[in-house]
Order: sequence, then C-alpha cells, then structure tokens
Amino acid sequence: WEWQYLDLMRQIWETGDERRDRTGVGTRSLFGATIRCDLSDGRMPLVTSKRVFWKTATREFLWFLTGDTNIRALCAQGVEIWTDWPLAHYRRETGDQITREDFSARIVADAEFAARWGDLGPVYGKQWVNWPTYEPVGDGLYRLGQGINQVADLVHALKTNPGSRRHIVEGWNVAEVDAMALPPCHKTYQFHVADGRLSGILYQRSADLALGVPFNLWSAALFVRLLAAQAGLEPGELVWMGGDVHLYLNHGDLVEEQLKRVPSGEPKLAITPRAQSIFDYRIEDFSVLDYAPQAKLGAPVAV
Ligand code: THF
Repeated sequence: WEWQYLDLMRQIWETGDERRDRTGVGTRSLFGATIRCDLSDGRMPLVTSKRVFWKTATREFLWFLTGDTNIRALCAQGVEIWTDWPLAHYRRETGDQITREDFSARIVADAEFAARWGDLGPVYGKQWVNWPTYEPVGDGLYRLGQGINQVADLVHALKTNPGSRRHIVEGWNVAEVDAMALPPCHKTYQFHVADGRLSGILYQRSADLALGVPFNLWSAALFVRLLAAQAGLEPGELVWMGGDVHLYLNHGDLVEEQLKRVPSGEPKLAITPRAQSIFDYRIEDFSVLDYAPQAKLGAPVAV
C-alpha cells in the first residue's frame, strides 16, 4: 500500500495547485484522493519510508476514546502533537513568549493552568463519546440531555446488526465547530461488515500528507482493529479518502528525501486480548512487529 502514499506525495509535489492556506505557510494541494490498505493478518498502514511514532498516534487515539479534550493527559505522556495550538492561543492572549517545553511542563504541573489554557474545545473526544443532545423544557428553551456515545453504540450495532449501512462515527458537529480549537480533519468514519470482515472508510476533509496522514492512517486502522476485536470480526480493509490533500511548502526537504526511498517491509500490529470493552485498552496492549523504518524525517507543523 505504501506506494500509493508515496505516489500521491510525488503527484502533489510535482503537479499540485499552489494555494495560500489558513496557516499562511502555503501548500500544494490536490482535491480528492484515495488510499486502500489491506488489514488482514495483522498488517497495518504504518509508513516505513520514515520512522513514524506509532505509540504517539496510539496514545492520541486512546485519549480520544476517553472523551478528554484537554492536552494535559497527552503532555503528561510526552505527547506534544496538540501542544502548538493551545500554546499559540496562550501567547496571543497573554503576550507571554513562554517556550513550548515550559508551557507543556506547566500544563502537567498545574491543574488550574491546564483547565484554563489546555482545552481544545469540543473536539474529537467529546463528539465521539459525548455528542450533545438537547431536551425542550418549554418556552422554546432547551437543556442538555444525555450525551451520545457514538463509539459504544457502534460496537453494539456491529454485534447486533452487522449488515447495517449506518455504522458511522461523526466528528463534524455543525453546532459546535466554531468552539473547537481546530475543526476535525478526520471527520467521518464508516464501517462495513462483509464475510465476517470489518472494513473502514476514513473521510478526511483536510490532510497534511507529510506529517499528519501517517498518524491518521495508523489511527484509522487501529480503530478498525479495536472494533473488530470487540465485535468478534476479522479486520478487512481500510479505505482512506482525502478532501484537500496537501503538502506544505516548507516540507520540501522532507518530501524530496522521502521520495528517494523505497518502502521496507510489512509491519504488523499485535494486540493483547485483555480489554473488556473498547474503552479499556492501554498502551501496553500494543506491539508492532517487523517494523524496520528508515530514518526519521522532521518538518515543522503548521499551526
Ligand atoms: N495540523 C497540521 N497542520 N498538520 C497536522 O498533521 C495536524 N494534525 C492534528 C491536528 N492539526 C494538524 C495534529 N496531529 C505531528 C503529528 C500529528 C499531528 C501534529 C503534529 C508531528 O509533528 N509529527 C512529527 C513528530 C512526531 C513526534 O515527535 O512524536 C512526525 O515526524 O511525525 C493531523 O491530524
């Protein structure tokens, strides 16, 4: 599968439309792309042409499942992939040019500071496991009802009604998008059961192909694997669909280097069958086999 990723990278770098984006960095982009990955026999879409920190991506995914939207739990585990957004907000509001390291350390050490500055708003975790509902109380007024746990409902539906065409987890809550630090990129997941195999589609509206997509592919495949394990199904395929798929103009060195490389091997994910529910997994439950990635390639993340 990895050639699909590299081919897409080459195509966008060579022929993508150059546009100015929200972050001001500038991108080359292609609208509409697909990558298909086989998930049978433990296979995972883990990029080998550079080192991808799959444990970081896994910790992020488990954090989504807890419903948490504050970066504190991530920072406490050394996961800094969301720190730049609260940091930029903090610097803008206070004028304090604190370093990222100090900011992250303070988020971990100081619960009040974290509550004030570390929250991303109602992002993925909130929508996945606690999508808000509203109950009328008369006079045209509403109060919050019981939140919807889309993930728990999905596991239940996969077990009781596998043939359904409504196995969806949605992150794009139209009423709450404006309150999010960043509206969801990997916004829609759909799952599908055929011949005892569970497949998934991820629709990603905006895709940072060099930095984010390797994480997003891993996490989406992990989602399929965990759901399959909980529903007693075999993993099938992951289909990734991108809307605005782009390469940031300041990722040129990474792109040129990665495009010289050839994928190396077929990594597999083993999961310890311990968790009683999809919400009970821990990082220790995951191990990756046959992963011999090529050297890490760094690039700045556009905020
Ligand atoms: N915004 C942008 N511009 N790109 C993204 O990929 C992105 N995300 C999330 C939200 N907004 C985004 C955040 N996810 C890295 C990886 C994933 C991220 C953000 C940053 C990153 O910097 N990865 C580096 C270092 C990883 C590490 O040190 O652990 C890498 O080399 O992979 C996409 O959902």
